[in-house]
Amino acid sequence: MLLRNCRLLLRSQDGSYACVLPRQRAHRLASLQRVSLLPDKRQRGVLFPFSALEGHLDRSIDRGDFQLFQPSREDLQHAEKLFTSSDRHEILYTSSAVRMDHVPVIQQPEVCFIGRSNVGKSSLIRALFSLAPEVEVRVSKTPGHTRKMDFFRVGQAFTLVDMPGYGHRAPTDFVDMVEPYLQTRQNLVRMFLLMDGSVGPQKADLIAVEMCEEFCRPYVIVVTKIDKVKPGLLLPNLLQVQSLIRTQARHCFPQPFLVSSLQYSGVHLLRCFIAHVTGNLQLGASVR
Ligand SMILES: Nc1nc2c(ncn2[C@@H]2O[C@H](COP(=O)(O)OP(=O)(O)OP(=O)(O)O)[C@@H](O)[C@H]2O)c(=O)[nH]1
Ligand SMILES: [Mg+2]
Repeated sequence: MLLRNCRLLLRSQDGSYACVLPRQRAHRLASLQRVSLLPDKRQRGVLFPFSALEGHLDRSIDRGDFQLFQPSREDLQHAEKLFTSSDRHEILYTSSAVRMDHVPVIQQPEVCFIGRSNVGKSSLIRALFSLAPEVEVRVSKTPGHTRKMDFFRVGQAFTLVDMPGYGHRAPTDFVDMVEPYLQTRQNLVRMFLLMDGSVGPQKADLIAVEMCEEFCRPYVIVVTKIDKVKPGLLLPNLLQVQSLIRTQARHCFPQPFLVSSLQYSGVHLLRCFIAHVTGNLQLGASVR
């Protein structure tokens, strides 16, 4: 069945096979040049999604933590280049792993995306790689779609790992697969923990925060699917995330990143943050 759906099978570096589907089309807002054609307010909403919510927020609430990371347009542009494939800067799927002895040995910094099944990890990675249309990242409506740790290499700059989700329909070997990776991976510079903004933090998310805290590694919370609910519902969920970060997440970056892979909001900003934490972009004064 899988084979019938594939146009081509490519052998990856570890000898396993990757299914390559026809090139996917870039999202219409994947480049800053396209975003710059939007009206000002909408541009800002795509680049800095919190700005679209700010007006709905009670005055008494401190906005500082939501806007710590404020890169310039030049910074965003620089990050976009990093996420654009070319002959000299290949972006590609390299391999998948279910155990630590299968993970590729590499020196480059690495970031990984974790979160509940169906929270939107693969969709977000697909959006980040929208300017590398030869990279196929599979997404599905059915929870538990990503079964292995999938490694993507971004030129010589860094690697990015799409993890299987926890919670409903997680692979049975999830804990044995993911925890040793998170605990021991030497080149892992940041974990991105995704939470669904349309429902707010769930019990499984709190357990994930505990796990990240236990590993004492820096991580960032990304709030997904912000297009799915109106601000009236999104804001209380977001404030719950903020309170979780303040009270229980010592190793977490104070700012939650808001994204919609569907509408492309927050994806440019996240590209820039990844470029920064992997050492590929110096921001200087733009990070408060
Ligand atoms: N409305 C909306 N739907 C989204 C967004 N991101 C993902 N989805 C949908 O959520 C579902 C799950 O997306 P995936 O990206 O496969 O989720 P995942 O976290 O990789 O799931 P697993 O691989 O099962 O762990 C799909 O139906 C997506 O279309 C978003 O930003 N907005
Ligand atoms: Mg997935």
